[in-house]
Amino acid sequence: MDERAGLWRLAGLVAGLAGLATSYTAAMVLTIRESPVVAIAEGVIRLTPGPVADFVIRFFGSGNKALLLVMILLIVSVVFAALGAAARRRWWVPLAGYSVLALVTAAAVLLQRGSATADLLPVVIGYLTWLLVLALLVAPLRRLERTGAAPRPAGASVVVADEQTGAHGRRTFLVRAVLVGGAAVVVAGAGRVLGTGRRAVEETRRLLRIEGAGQTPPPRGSSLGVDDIASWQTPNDDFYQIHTALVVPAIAPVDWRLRIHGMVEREVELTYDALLARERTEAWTTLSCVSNPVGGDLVGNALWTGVLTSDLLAEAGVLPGADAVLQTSEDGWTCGTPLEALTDGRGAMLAVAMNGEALPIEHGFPVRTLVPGLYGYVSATKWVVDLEVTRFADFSAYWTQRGWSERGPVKIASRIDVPRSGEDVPAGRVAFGGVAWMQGTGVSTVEFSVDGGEWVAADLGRVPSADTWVQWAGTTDVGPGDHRVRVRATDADGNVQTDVERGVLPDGATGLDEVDFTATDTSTPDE
Ligand SMILES: Nc1nc2c(c(=O)[nH]1)N[C@H]1C(S)=C(S)[C@@H](COP(=O)(O)O)O[C@H]1N2
Ligand SMILES: [Mo]
Repeated sequence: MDERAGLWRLAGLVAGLAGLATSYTAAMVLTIRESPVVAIAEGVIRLTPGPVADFVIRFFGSGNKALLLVMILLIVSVVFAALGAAARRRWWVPLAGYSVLALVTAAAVLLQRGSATADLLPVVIGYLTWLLVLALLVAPLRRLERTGAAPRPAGASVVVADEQTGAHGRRTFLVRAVLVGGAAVVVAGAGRVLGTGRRAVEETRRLLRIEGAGQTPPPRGSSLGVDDIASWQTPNDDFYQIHTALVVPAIAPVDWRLRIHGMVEREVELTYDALLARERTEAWTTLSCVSNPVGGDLVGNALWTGVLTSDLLAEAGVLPGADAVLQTSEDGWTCGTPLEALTDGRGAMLAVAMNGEALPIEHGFPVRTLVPGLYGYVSATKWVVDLEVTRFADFSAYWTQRGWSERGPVKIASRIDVPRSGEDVPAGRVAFGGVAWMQGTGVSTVEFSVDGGEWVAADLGRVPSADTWVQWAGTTDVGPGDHRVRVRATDADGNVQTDVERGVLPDGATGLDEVDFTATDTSTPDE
């Protein structure tokens, strides 16, 4: 049949592969995941029934997904070509096809362990590439079709003109196809180069065992056993992430150096091995973000293992007059921490492990800092590489330059996790619960109040120190109807959390968390 059908198929194939290339590279750059196609392969393996999966895994070799990937690529190539061919008559067929492929891929990505919403970005980028490239390639083909479809009048000159437009359309198409194809190869190649380094670091991290880390279990009674309250220990995969880096630094431990300098008697430079060889400390500590709104979830609690910052500063010998440490990360982010907070015995550390595992890359691998009682933006430098002992008067750190306070001690906070906002609960005895924190001082009391009624004292979970959040829970009688519950905490010094509402800027929000819910009448209605 006609050669044009071939051109349409080629358009579909080129568009399809270009989308795979951009999504692959986006995945290499933006996430620590493999490409979305790998997510499909993993999804296929997962969804295959047991014995078949066994066979597939053995057949394709354990850990080596290459053959499966090639098969998936071949299948989608056929699909891409078919979508291109279909576009010739019905423009919406490729649109529908791409949408289905993107949705299936998105599902596969989300099925992966510990996936985040950001992992969907490569899929979106691939989808947009499909639409864009297909539009680009189809335009000259449509022109070509029009010339061919027109009934040919007898005049030779017209036929020549017609053939010229046809040849022109064909040439435009081929030029575009070659350019797009070439660009796709370059993009995919760049992704490969970028991804290899990153993946190597991730692999190193995965195989790294930090001896002695993770030996401190959560205290008995830290969890009240109430469903839907944030778990006392926040798993690494669920721990909130805040960083200014678009592409998070991937630092191989062998390449990591920490320099301690500035107002010190002697500069200290440390390698990762040298850091690991030092005496270690381990503590449960809650980390929270200054941008966490009242009731928000930019807060988590984990077991951190590392080396006391005070030990390293002592070794460097801090000179009189210094009052701050300017911390810098590998990606150039900075924060200023009061020297006192690093040396007053509260346990500020250079952390290497989180919940017993080497730090996840997104949480600062291989080394980050942590200071109990300070918001992350003034204390918790991920991918830390430089500590300069200095004076607050002599510098201004990243967020301070952008209007946030120079100092950021955490404020007392309490949050309602149960019931959820808008939830319907049976009237009668209603359960309430959540978390509260005041790192450094500790929480002594949490109370809740329904509809402005009396404050009811909640039960508190056990905590190992003043530096972690505490679970709270309690019940009270609530009649049918719409209600609002509020919560407030009191710290160990007797300071009651204020109900004065302030926004997160410049040094953290205040005010009480409140949740609206409905209690439904459960008594049998009269007939
Ligand atoms: N390198 C670097 N470190 C950083 C940041 C950053 O943007 N870059 N953000 C800080 C802020 S604002 C917070 S709240 C904590 C969050 O740490 P997490 O992402 O491990 O939860 O990291 C801090 N450390
Ligand atoms: Mo933050």
